[in-house]
Amino acid sequence: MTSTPQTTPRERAARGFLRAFGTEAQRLSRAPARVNLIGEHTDYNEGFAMPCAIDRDTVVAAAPRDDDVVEVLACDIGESLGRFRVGDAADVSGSPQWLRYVQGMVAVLKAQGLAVGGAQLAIAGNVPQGAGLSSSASLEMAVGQALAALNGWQLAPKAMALAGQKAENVYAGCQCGVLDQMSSALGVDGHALLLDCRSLDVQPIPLPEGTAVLVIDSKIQRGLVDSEYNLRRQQCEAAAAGLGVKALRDVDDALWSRRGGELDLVVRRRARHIISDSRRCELMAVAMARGDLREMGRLMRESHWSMRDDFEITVPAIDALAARVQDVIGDAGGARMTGGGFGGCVIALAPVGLVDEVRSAVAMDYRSPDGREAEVHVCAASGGAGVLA
Ligand code: GAF
Repeated sequence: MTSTPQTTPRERAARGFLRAFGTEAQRLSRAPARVNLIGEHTDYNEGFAMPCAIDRDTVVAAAPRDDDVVEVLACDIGESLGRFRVGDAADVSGSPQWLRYVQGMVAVLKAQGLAVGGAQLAIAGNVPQGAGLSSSASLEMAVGQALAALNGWQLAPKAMALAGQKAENVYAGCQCGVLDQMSSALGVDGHALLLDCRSLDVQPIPLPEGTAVLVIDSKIQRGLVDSEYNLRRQQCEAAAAGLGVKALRDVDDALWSRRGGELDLVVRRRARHIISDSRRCELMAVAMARGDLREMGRLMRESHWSMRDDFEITVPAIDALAARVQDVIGDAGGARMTGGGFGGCVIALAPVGLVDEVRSAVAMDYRSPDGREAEVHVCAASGGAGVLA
């Protein structure tokens, strides 16, 4: 949901609630967006990824109803109002996309045997839309937290993340992995998360002191993202099947040198990206733990090249943006495209002293293919989803 300047999502959700429903909200929940530092498309290959939650949130103001009707106000989408019965939540035909995430969470949580009653919900946020920062996962996690608070139960963050992934897969029509929901559910202030997408173990690692997290929105809308995303998934599955393993996570050096050459050339390049980017995550964790921003930057550069040449999910304007930012940072840090690809954001980790220089270079030298300037967000690594009040 996009922001209106000067007001926080919390204020807008609370005020919207009052306007739409005529009473004060009783509960407030929030969930952050995320940026992935390294490890792209590795999640559905059961490899490693390294995201951090960021200080851009979706907030839900909520109160219970005494029947089974859920009324939802989308403060940032023209104050649209959605309405459905808990028992009919699974029927998303005819619902706008934003409401499907809410219906999906209700349907999935209810199917797990959790009590879900009627509710009034008002949603506001400041997560840039369509920029690949997981506004949808933050919506799912904030709604999940609101439903937990209203109905008097709790769900472990990992279980909430899996519920969000299912809501998205089944009801919102996106075959995403679990990266986005895990990041939003389990974020830790000041930390990146080394996420093992097979075991779902999460290791928080502090970002090195003095490191700026720059999220640079290219303003290139992520065209073809669904079809290309699904195609990449199929190619990865074909690679795993061709190598006789459950997932690309299981490919070690010996297997790769013995059998990698048997794969179709394109499928081989896709697999090479996944295997190498998952390893880069592990190396990144080691470098980050010792505060080595230079090595982290080197790994980020390699990751970008791997996405560009092997996985082919970058576009020329994003390559140019990442390269320009990298020019400014030199070998003191790194820049790479982040997220599913075909547009969206560049993530840069750089010494804080270089932030202004990055801003000027981007303002001076970058325009999207349709002539738009990039937007530079200086973010803080944030804590995960929860109830505010
Ligand atoms: C999107 C998906 F939703 C994630 O699951 C992940 O695959 C990511 O693209 C790429 O790393 O955000």
